[in-house]
Amino acid sequence: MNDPGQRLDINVSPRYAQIPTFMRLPHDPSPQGKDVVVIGAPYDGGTSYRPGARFGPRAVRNESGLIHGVGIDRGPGTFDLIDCVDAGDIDLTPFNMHIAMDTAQRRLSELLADNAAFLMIGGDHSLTLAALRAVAAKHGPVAVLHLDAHSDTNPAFYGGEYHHGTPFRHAIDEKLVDPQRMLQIGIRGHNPQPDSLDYARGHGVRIMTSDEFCGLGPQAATALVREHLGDAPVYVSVDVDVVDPAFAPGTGTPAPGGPSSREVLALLRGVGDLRPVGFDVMEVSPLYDHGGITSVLATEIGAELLYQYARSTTRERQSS
Ligand SMILES: [Mn+2]
Repeated sequence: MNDPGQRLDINVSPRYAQIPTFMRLPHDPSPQGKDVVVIGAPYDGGTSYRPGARFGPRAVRNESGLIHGVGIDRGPGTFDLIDCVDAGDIDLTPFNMHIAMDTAQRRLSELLADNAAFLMIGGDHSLTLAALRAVAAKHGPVAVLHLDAHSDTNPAFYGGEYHHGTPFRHAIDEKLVDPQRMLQIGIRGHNPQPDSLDYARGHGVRIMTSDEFCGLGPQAATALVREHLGDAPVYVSVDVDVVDPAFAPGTGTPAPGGPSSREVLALLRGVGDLRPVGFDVMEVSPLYDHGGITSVLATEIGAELLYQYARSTTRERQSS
């Protein structure tokens, strides 16, 4: 038998067995005093093209049974270093974005009042604005490491002020983030307006295109990330479409010409040298996935972010 309230024991339950939580973590809808709370955000009301991100959290949890949390080259496992639970999903109305955004912000703020950080599994990227509102209320304006094919600093479309192409524009306008300490990596592809990156660049956001990132390689890019973000509290937002659709086809707005999953994971291995305070992995749309490869990748990204948080907080505890 598994111990109630504990992570499912790999020696008791095969990885495909039992009710799927993220990485077989204990389900705790009212977590207190945790290092990181994993929270699903099933919502795709902000999607501009392929729908289906509302089914992302379930698909990611399903595939995440595979992941141990112990790396071959890493010493202690993530969950020996930090205390994590899966709090389930935020119940988001599919009918009204303003209600959904308010609900998400309230729930995430509630989690941050009693716990150190969250890892949000999306859901479309519009919800990152709700996440940044909650995070900024706790930490003040944060630095941002944003991995995405798209800058998400677009203006309103079709009369909609809020959609999955706008969260970082509003975050800058609302002063939730410090744009001088904001780095967007993997940007590429097509955009409805030729000047659509001017808004971000005009506010001091550093944009590293996909070509620049792949040309530098993840190690040199990691050094630039450290330099740019410094010691500020950092929110890390990963749109799975940052990765080339050859590796991540299950997403709403795929953009060929992106880095491989190996390159993106290699970059994320530097996050623990920063001061991460919150994370998200967004835009998995299982309807367009094949063999679960996008969900597996999102899981691996989430697992990496948890490990990096463990590395960062362990380092902080040792130095204080
Ligand atoms: Mn994107």
